[in-house]
Amino acid sequence: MAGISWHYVLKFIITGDAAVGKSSLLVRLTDQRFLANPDPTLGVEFGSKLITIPEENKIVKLQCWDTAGTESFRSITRSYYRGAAGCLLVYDVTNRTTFESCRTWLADVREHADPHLTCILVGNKVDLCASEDGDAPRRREVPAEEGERFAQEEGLLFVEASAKSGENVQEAFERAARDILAKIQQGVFGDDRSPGVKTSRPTNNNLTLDQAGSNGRCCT
Ligand SMILES: Nc1nc2c(ncn2[C@@H]2O[C@H](COP(=O)(O)OP(=O)(O)OP(=O)(O)O)[C@@H](O)[C@H]2O)c(=O)[nH]1
Ligand SMILES: [Mg+2]
Repeated sequence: MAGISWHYVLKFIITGDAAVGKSSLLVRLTDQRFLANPDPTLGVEFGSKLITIPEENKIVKLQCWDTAGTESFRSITRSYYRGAAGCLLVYDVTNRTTFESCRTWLADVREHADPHLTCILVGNKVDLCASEDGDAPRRREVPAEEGERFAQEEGLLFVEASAKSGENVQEAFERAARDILAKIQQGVFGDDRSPGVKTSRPTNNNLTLDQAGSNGRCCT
């Protein structure tokens, strides 16, 4: 592969309460698999993936920092928020407390990340609300409409997803990336002002999506 193969690198953070499935969403994105018993994250973990945004003819490298939800790591994880251009704010649709915590997480993110950050609220574990696999369905504690309403009030994107089934996982990252690209085009993110957005060198501008298809694999 000659040179780098992306138009933009975008820094993402993944936040939310412990055990809502942050690491599982990242592993689903980068490795297309689901871990039934992942270890809790100690501090932060990192994953990255190339995605294409065909309608923009752009190849985007997502650099994702997956943070621990446990309170004792809060001061460490906060330091990774700095300059982030995108955020997945995750809760568990079967656990109302994790949804209620989102307000606090959001305030924290807004205080420490790029002020123009794009945040997508992700209601995870929707697979538990269906009973198709024979397990007894768990009661949904957060209706989709409530998630949607909170997102609208706070100017967030919103999606319900499942790291287990893969439903809407890549879509969540792509929707946020599209929104960031739109902000870049509007001049909201500037090269020097926004450490969470990196633009490729001019020599890379002729990159085509075909090239990305052959090179674009996950690279954690
Ligand atoms: N059914 C179901 N279980 C999930 C899903 N996502 C995660 N889990 C499970 O939820 C538990 C916690 O998942 P993690 O990905 O470790 O959660 P986390 O948010 O990274 O937790 P911390 O790192 O401690 O903050 C694990 O047992 C996962 O297998 C999902 O979409 N559906
Ligand atoms: Mg984790």
